[in-house]
Amino acid sequence: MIFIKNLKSVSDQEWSTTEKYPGVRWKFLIDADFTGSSGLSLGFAEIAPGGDLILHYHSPAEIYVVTGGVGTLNKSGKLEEVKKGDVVYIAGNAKHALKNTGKETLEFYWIFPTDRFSEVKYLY
Ligand code: 7BC
Ligand code: NI
Repeated sequence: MIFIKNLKSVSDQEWSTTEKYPGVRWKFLIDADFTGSSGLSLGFAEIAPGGDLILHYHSPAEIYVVTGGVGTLNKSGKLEEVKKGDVVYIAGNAKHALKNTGKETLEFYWIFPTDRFSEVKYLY
């Protein structure tokens, strides 16, 4: 049987932040903790100009879908520019970071092959 869950409107969810990631805020959109979904999870993040989702890694692989702005992606020390329209695959346990190097908000969706964001263990 196939269950199709509605994409929760971005405005329905509260923003989360942490001092660890200056200028970064995010929301959970498809996540077992909120939507009763399983297998995959989706979140949306914004990075303010100068903000930095610092270098980290986690065992699940991850996909970014960049929907606004420009920034520098650090892939295990290799720097690469990303911009609106780009999609990024990050292998499990690969170190990565994303910094907004532009003047506009850097916006992206992230996808994990996990039921929920809260089960992704962040390592630094
Ligand atoms: O955007 C956030 C905030 C915790 O995390 C998802 C992006 C990532 O690379 O794990
Ligand atoms: Ni990550």
